[in-house]
Amino acid sequence: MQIQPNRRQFLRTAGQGFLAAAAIGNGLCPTWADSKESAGGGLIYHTEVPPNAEPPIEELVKTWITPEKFFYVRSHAASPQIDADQFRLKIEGMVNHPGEISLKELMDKYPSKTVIASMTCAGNRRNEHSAVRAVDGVQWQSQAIGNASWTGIPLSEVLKAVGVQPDAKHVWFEGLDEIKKKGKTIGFGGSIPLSKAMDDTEAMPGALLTHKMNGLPLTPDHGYPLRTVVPGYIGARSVKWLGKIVVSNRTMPNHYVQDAYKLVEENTPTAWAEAGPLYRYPMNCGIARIASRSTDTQELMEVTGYALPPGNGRTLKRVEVSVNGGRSWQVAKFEREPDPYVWSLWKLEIPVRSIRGIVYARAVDSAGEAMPERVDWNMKGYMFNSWYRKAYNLRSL
Ligand SMILES: Nc1nc2c(c(=O)[nH]1)N[C@H]1C(S)=C(S)[C@@H](COP(=O)(O)O)O[C@H]1N2
Ligand SMILES: [Mo]
Repeated sequence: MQIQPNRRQFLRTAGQGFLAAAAIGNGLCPTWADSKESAGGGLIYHTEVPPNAEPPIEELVKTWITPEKFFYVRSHAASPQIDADQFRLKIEGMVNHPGEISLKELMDKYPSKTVIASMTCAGNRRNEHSAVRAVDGVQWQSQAIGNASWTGIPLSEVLKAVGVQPDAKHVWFEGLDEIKKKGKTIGFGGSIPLSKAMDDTEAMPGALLTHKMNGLPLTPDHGYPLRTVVPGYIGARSVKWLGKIVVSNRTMPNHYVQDAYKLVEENTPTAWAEAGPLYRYPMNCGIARIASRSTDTQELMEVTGYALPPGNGRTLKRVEVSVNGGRSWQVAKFEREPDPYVWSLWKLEIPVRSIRGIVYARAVDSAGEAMPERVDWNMKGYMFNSWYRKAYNLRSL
């Protein structure tokens, strides 16, 4: 892959030290997201190979559906180039009719469904965990999230057709990418409970064997020709370049199910063995912009951002914004009626009380649960979802 500086800008996150890390994303110092260079569009790359990139937050919240060019990319190895004509999806394990199926057969045999669902990486906002105590891995800001339409075949349809055996409990997904791990080459793997795979509603399948994103074939970076999309689950369960499905009575032995994507606070084999795999993502939000606007009578501060409902199927009830450190909160306006599994864009206009300060945002779900003020640190820096904090200085805007 060629580095093209105009389209692919790099984040300088390595070696910035604690102070820089603490300031990232809270507006205390200018970051790449504020730079003119990045305003033209496209993603900003943390690493080029493998591709790990997120959009500038101002671009991300411009549209409810995230265009592919602003949809984050998170990959553990280079994107494999797969010939869709030669491609066969294998189905094995505790099924009555194991075998393989071409993409064409899959699409001819089963009707496709299109749904809109948000996807987010478990590592979204990792830089805020790192500000507490350094965490390895891609230092995501708050844009490892996107909302797209996905077209594909509900996994449940295929499982019904191949006949799942009675003791089966999990469905494994294996990617065709080649990741070097401890001297071996492995495909990225994710597994989900069989019950989730079968949990379709009229509006949302439990899991979708996806071949189109926003109405177009998947791009190589997003899993061409086939990936899973698992609404409500962390992005890691939406396996790209899907090559094999295995039905089993246990979770997948793959590294990315057993030794990653778990909440572990001390790095011991026992702690890793005891923790269960992460599935649902937590409710979250981000502030994209704080700007001022004058009317005839007053100065207004306009705050915009996104919010994601929790992956358990609840909707967002409201997004709240505080300009006094969380002592009182004002309710933001949603751009559209919230739905489960999809994010909402929001906006709030409030009279300016001070030129400089800190704005907090938090989301509240339909059961009345709010995003927490603080979250516990964990080894891998997953699931950061405390109140979103952004500093502003209206004089410098
Ligand atoms: N085969 C494969 N699938 C994968 C990954 C990967 O590295 N390889 N990364 C996962 C992770 S951690 C996330 S967050 C999502 C990101 O999907 P995207 O790159 O389309 O945004 O893909 C998931 N599926
Ligand atoms: Mo992820």
